[in-house]
Amino acid sequence: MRYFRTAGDDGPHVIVARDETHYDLTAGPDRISSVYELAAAARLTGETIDEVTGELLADAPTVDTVDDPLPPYEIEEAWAAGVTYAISEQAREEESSMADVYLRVFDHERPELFFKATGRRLVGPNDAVGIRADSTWDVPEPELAVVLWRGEPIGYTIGNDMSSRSIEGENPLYLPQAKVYDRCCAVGPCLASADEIGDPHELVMSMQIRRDDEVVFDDETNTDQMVRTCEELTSYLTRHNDLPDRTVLLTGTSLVPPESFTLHPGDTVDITIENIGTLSNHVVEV
Ligand code: DO4
Ligand code: MG
Repeated sequence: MRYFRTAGDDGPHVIVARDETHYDLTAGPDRISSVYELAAAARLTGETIDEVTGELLADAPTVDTVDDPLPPYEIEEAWAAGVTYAISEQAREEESSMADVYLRVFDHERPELFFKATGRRLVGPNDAVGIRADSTWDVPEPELAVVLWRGEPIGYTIGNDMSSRSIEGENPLYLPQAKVYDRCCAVGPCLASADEIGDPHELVMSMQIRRDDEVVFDDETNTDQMVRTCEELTSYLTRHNDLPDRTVLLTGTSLVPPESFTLHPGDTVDITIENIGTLSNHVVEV
């Protein structure tokens, strides 16, 4: 099932999509206010989130659409993995004045993991993502993201790891400035459960960028090209690192626009991942 968070008149609602039907769990008798309540119940009973939810659907009212999706899950921190696909490693070697650091992480046991955003810097669906005013070369990075609750995966979503290639390319030690700034990361539009997703390492992922109603980038890939697994990345992230309860881990990019491409304010970025949906954001300068 897919779990959305929407703005209701009386506060956020949890809307669950099963097949083509949407159920409002917050308007049901159990008044579920967050997907983490379902995760807590599932951990207690040893069931999956979908099994817990399945028992609530009969009494929950249905709704026609998911209006006003909010940043889905009140994330406190976002982390990201890098150079988990060959194309990302090649692009970084080409842009960087110190190319071999990327190769050294691509084929070594320990993955590259970096801090990406606090909750305040994250945006949700249909909100604006940022490009830095002091950067000259900016790209979105479409990535499958693992949603963690108390250090354990509870589902998947889509992440956009907005990046300044000019700043990162100048010196790898500038990575935090290339990656962490206002509106540097988008997540959404929903949390897809493990049962909904199937194999996370076999999902079609595409990105389309539009400028003045014209498509300026359109490509697709598959998560089967990833050289790491979500389990491996999660395991490294959670070692000796007491994460906040609500964390998301982006797993790296495999769609890299050509070197001649940079984002402009006003562009729209649509990222689609099979079995999750589409995360759409417009671009502003920050
Ligand atoms: O090494 C820099 C960042 C890499 C990254 O963000 C990615 O591969 O997605
Ligand atoms: Mg990335």
